[in-house]
Amino acid sequence: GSETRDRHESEIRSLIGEREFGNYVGGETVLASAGATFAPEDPTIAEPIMTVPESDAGDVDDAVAAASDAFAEWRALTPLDRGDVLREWSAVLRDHHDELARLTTLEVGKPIAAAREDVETGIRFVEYYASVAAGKEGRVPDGGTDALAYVEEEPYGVTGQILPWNYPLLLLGWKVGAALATGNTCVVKPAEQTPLATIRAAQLSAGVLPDGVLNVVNGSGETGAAVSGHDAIRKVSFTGSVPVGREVMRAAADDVTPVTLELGGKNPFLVFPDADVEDAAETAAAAGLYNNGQSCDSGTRLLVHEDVEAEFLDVYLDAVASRTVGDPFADVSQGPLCHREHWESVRDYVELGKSEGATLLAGGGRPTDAPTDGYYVEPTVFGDVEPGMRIAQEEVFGPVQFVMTFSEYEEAIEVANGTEYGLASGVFTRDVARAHRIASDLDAGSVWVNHYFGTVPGTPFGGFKQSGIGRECGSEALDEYTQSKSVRIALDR
Ligand code: TXE
Repeated sequence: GSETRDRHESEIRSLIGEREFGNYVGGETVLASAGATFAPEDPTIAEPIMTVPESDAGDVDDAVAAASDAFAEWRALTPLDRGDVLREWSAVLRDHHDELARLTTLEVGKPIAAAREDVETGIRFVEYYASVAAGKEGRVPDGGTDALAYVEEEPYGVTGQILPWNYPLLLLGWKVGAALATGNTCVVKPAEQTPLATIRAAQLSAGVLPDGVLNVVNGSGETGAAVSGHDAIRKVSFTGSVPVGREVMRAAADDVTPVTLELGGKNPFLVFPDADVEDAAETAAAAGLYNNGQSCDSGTRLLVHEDVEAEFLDVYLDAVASRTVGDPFADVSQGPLCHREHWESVRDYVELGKSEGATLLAGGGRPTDAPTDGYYVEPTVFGDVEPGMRIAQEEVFGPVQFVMTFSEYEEAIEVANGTEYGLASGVFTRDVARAHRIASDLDAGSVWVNHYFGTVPGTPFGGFKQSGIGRECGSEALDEYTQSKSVRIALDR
């Protein structure tokens, strides 16, 4: 315990020190006008890291004004020139890779190796959009010989991005990468639990991105609501829970503002008897437990064919047991959960699972070898789960998976599709025909065959059903951040 505490206190001193972590508006770090603050916590030692301004609607107005002032100049650049500027920003972020990763570990509690992946992926998305934005050009449909018709793709103007706490910089990169590359300007509202790496990444744009192109306003849900309801924000992108997604959509509806919503998931992971069962079992553990299960695309519902259940469980439960839990600055598989309220909710779900009649196959408590202060939960696996149980339907968002068996293909599909979510899915089979058939039968925005977490910048990511609206990533995100204009010029007058 005390060794971890010393380590974290020294990280806080070196990462925070005298540095200011305020809002970032018009190219400057500023405090909230009312002087209100909140204190994000280090979940590993359950102590506040520092205070950050809590922004009110007036602060959001200031950020929107800065973004609005910056729009004309930013939009006037060609996509190629904007791409150069974004690449320059990504180079600065890369120079600060280590610092950004350590900030992420501090505020999210994720292992440093995973935090590095988070930062790297965010940077790669900025680079990806810097490269592909020039391809998002208009077109010239045949307007007949008497007229010239063409379609322009125009940015919305000021756009808002509301972020969750699970992958701060990855999500920053994929949202603002697409928004900025297409000529929009941004007002970003990070999660109140994890604002630090985001603020720092924005500060690192100073002198590279023109002032006001990228702004950050900090605060809780109220600040988020001031963004989603702002009448001068012309497009909103949100990642978070389903209930807040609905709120964001309602608030946006007042001004008929388009929204992209990337909400939760309760993702199935299917293992057929012809699969490489060992590979499937090891991948299954990572699918559910990576990032402590705090991923909207975590593979939490393991549906295993009864013929290979014993073989699967053997390898899978070993893989679960071999995961190390501890100080995320050390070489561990998982650190603490991100914040206290969430930790309590995950533990409540474990109790709920037991009270619903499910059986613990692994974990369920606090890891004995982890430091005593942080928000730790053991990797946890349930058996004897029925598809209708709440533990089988609701997103736990923690290191909690369950295993069910099936005998028929149709039954597997029915259970796999039997939730209100439809974000991601995994399938292990060596039968090519079955792989294609199930890819078509699953109600999910992503289907990963013989691996898991297969998102690359070029593939769209988003949900069916209540998992969301619209798509992040890929050229689809460029479509989300542009509006088409049809122009037709008469040539016969
Ligand atoms: O998310 P919230 P929370 C799921 C996951 C998790 C649960 C709750 O199941 O356990 O959501 O997490 C801002 N108007 N996911 O509470 O509340 C808020 O300040 C506008 C899935 O952290 O949805 C934060 O910046 N904004 C997920 C962001 O919304 C509002 C990622 C997300 O907060 C607002 C995270 C309002 N009325 C959680 N209220 C995923 N899809 O990956 C809050 N916010």
